[in-house]
Amino acid sequence: MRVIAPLEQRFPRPSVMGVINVTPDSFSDGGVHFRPEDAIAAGRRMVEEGAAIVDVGGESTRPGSVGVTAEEELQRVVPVLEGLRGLPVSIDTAKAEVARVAVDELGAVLVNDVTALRADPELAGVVASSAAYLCLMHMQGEPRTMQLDPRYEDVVSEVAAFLEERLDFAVAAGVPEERICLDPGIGFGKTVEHNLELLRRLDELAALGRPVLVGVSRKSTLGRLLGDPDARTGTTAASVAAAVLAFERGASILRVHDVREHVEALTVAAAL
Ligand code: HH2
Repeated sequence: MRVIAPLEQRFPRPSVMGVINVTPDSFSDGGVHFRPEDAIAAGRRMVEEGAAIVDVGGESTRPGSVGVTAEEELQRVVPVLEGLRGLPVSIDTAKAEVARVAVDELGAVLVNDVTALRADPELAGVVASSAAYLCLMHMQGEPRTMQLDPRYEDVVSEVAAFLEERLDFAVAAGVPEERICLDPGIGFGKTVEHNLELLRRLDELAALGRPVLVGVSRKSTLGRLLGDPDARTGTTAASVAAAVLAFERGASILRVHDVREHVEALTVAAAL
């Protein structure tokens, strides 16, 4: 097995992950980066602006979305990964075949799986046999139906128990623990109040002992907090506020659409 640095060394707190959705239908930037040349230019700019990694995804997981085939996902992400070769890139996928091509052939260094290795039984093996880092995210239900009626007794302890179980599963499948980070999955089968509770008590997830990744950027919870009950997105300013406080409560990696603003705010937050 190749020796690679523990995730916390490679991505020290706070690190910014820039989001590139190569999709026509993502909730906040759908269509913006659908042409490979636009996605590649955006990825390069994000790295120049200070992103530690750029997360490339070819399938939207927004509430109500139905998913695409591996062929379609590959058609979307391969040209972008080719164009970003040499830069730090992660692949946002739940499919083993997409992850394999991204990591083994196109240099992706992290697999970001919003299903936490539950969707594709082959994915754990692909990650284990590579030198890639892994993000395990919590989701209640599936994107098509997850926002219909999410319920928890205590959202924080349930998410923590889930992440601990998926961490054990990944390690048992051969992925070294020091390559894994955990993510509460803001907006994935959660009400506004569930999302806020997870962010307020993020220290309880950090206490699991692995770096925590948080993706709250532009999510509808932020727009709803600002007074629009039907908001589908949130503003950049609201995203930055949430990211800074998530960092203060223990988040290591912030997954964001507006890289420059987050890098500036987090640099100041870290200095304070
Ligand atoms: N959120 C989205 C997608 N992938 N991955 C992780 N680890 N954490 C997140 O919070 C997360 C994620 C949804 O946001 P986005 O990629 O902007 O939209 P879409 O899923 O519609 O493409």
